[in-house]
Amino acid sequence: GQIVHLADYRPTDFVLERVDLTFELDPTNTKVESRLIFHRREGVDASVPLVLDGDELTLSGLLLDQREVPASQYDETGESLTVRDLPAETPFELTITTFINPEANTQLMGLYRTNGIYCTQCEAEGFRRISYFPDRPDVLAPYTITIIGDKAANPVMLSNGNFLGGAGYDEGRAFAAWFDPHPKPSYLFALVAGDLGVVEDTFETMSGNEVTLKIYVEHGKEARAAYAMDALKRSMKWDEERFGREYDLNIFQIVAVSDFNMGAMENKGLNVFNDKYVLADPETATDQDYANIEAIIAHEYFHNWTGNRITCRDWFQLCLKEGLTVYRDHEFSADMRSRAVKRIAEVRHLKSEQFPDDAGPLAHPVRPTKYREINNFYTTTVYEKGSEVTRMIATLLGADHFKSGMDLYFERHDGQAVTVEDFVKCFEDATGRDLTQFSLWYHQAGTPLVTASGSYDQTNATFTLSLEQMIPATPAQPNKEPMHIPLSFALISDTGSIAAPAEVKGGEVTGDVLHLTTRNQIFTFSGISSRPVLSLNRSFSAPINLHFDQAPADLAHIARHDTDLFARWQALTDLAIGNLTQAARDVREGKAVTCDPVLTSALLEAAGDETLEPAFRAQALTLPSEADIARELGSNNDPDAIHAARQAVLTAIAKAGEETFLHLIGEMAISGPYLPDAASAGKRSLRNIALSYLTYAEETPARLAAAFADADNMTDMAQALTLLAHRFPDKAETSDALATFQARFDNNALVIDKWFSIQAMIPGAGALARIKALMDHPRFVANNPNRVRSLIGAFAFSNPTGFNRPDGEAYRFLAEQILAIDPKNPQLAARILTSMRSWRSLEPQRADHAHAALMTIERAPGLSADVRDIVERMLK
Ligand code: HT7
Ligand code: ZN
Repeated sequence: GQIVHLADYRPTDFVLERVDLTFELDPTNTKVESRLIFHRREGVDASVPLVLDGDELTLSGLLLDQREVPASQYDETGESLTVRDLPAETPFELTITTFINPEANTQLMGLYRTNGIYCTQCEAEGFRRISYFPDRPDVLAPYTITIIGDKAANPVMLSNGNFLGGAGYDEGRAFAAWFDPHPKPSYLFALVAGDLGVVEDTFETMSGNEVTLKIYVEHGKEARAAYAMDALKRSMKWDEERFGREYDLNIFQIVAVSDFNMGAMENKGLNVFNDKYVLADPETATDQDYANIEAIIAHEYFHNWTGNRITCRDWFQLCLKEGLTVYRDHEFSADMRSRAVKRIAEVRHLKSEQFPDDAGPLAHPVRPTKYREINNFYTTTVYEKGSEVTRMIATLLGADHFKSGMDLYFERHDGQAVTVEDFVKCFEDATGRDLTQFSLWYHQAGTPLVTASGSYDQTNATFTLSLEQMIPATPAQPNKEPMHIPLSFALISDTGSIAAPAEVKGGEVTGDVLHLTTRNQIFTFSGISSRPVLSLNRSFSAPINLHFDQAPADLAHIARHDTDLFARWQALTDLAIGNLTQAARDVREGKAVTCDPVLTSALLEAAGDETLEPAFRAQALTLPSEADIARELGSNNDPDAIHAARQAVLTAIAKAGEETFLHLIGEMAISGPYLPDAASAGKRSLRNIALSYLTYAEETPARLAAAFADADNMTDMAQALTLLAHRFPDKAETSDALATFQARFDNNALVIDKWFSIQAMIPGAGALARIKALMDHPRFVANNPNRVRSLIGAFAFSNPTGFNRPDGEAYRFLAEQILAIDPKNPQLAARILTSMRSWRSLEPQRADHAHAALMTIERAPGLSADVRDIVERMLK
């Protein structure tokens, strides 16, 4: 692939007025007739040809204003269609006929078949695999769609917009017609056809319109769509109340499919979902599954305004819709559940997924300026860091001003394809605040490092805080400018109350937010009558790494007293990470591992504090992961030492807290039927983390085998099975439980995915042999992305000791798998390959093996653009 540069953006030469598509469905030979009305943009010379995008297409007919276009007037390459000598003044109609093979489409981009269902995925550049088209997000038009297909095989035929009509056709065929009046780019086009079950409901919008809601699933799975439907209605209501956004068609449809490259897709009025994010019932879905469904249903629905009504001018602006929409779904989940617990989960995810991206060879700005393969830019940087940037705008401006800026954005840009600059300008215009420096968050890659130190002056009753910011070098960005970093703070007195300073000097302060805007900055707080403990970056107000050497006793003080629950969790985590990194160093030096009693007692105090919600207490007890420890150590990592260190600390806590954990298991037991609400989920999570600690202090699997047998819901069952398999991989109780689980859920693909994942993540050197054996299992389906992710993805991303075995065998195995997946599904191959993005932070022997495996991939013939782009950047 060629490198695409933001600086090269220019509008199209031709304006698309209308799109009229007719599909004659056939599993291997679908006919697509596309009628496009264009006019030449004002000022564009009459000699300029029309160039349309294509991908693996063959043209079978081309008409200009209903007359055949002679071969001398156009060129077709499969990748593009160029038509010359088009009218200078008047609109013209181009009719393009192509034939495509949905059955052979294993990339899952364009029109494909999954389990007998026709389905499309057009973002980012999939529409060009359906027909020649100006396939870019700044080309907006209303679409009319006619679908013709075998009547018996396709009782359901769907597209975007409102239903116009449908009926029998000829010889067993039927047709359906749809019209979407809202101008949209081609990436939001969708078509679904086949034999599906449906769940129906309605929603009355704030101005009284009744909207039909339909969720389509495979026959027999209708009952499992109930939670998704409920989440959809709550999302629609919330968007009206919180953002004033109303739905704008008379029908909203969701289709769940089992082969899908990502989570879901926000096609206008017709969202297509990975069925993993639709289907749930207590027997087969975990609390986490329910939370994911709620969040993703909301996310795709919220795109209707942030992404669809207002879309991106070009793909460099991806964060305009994704970062903002993630921010919106985070706020939704925070309102539906516990805000503090939600924030903790967000930050855990950000740090474990986005921070490594920003610290490695794939680092790129939230708003990049160049790409080779746009599919590789659907990253946690664009999504999650993009959301954090939006969140910081809200923090900087305050809730009311943020709302004014959003209102202006919706009013000013409805129906347009716009840029990040247009978005930011709305907040500047609505509030008068200059966001020039703040905008560096969009342009500078890398996680800022803020170093803080504080000192207290008893005589003058002042507390002085020195801050320094440093933004690390990232690919193509060696030097960085200082950023505008909003830091929420509290000064906690020795009695535990929040001290209000008489005055703060040294920079702007709004409410509890310090504005760090220069490389070095000193804030002085006066009127502080006793030595305070500073809590900084509360609620993770900025996505930074903070180096602040605080004594364990001070961290324990924050953990006990801060009014910001997130900050209490953060303090416990900081305490734990100090212990865990020291433990990892000790293991490597052959020393005994110790666990600071300050940590143990702080954790157990939080665990037993009945004034705190159980979900929070569970988060407090969940130690940083092995990947978190590796990130903190930074370089020369030995995953085996990290694992051993973490196990030793867990065991020490388990022994010290046995009584607390036994008590919690009794206290958090739930009687009555399973409910997926946040409070019940919180109790289960506290009970399960207590259970996991207890097993660290025990030598036999008896307690876990009993927990597995007693479980009456998937959350508890999957947790017991995970602990059994990970703690006692070779015991009969484990193989029995695995066999029972597989037999019971054999016909449920989503549960069998869990069965594969649990085994893929069993730590230790035996993992690779297990993975290879599981690939030969009859339930392993090499073409199903969920299944591949559940086995190979879980192994590479989430089994640090198994994947990083010192002999490098697993890296070579992954390279082989990548090369096998790539020809079928390049997007999936490229994504799984990113599991090796932190290879340079491994100790030299492992790093050498990883390097060699990456070189094997790079040298392989016929690589896709997707994999080539990733592997080359990782090796740079
Ligand atoms: N906007 C959607 C992105 C997406 C996607 C991108 C590339 C290839 C396949 C894809 N499926 C979905 C999903 C979202 O962010 O809501
Ligand atoms: Zn999205």
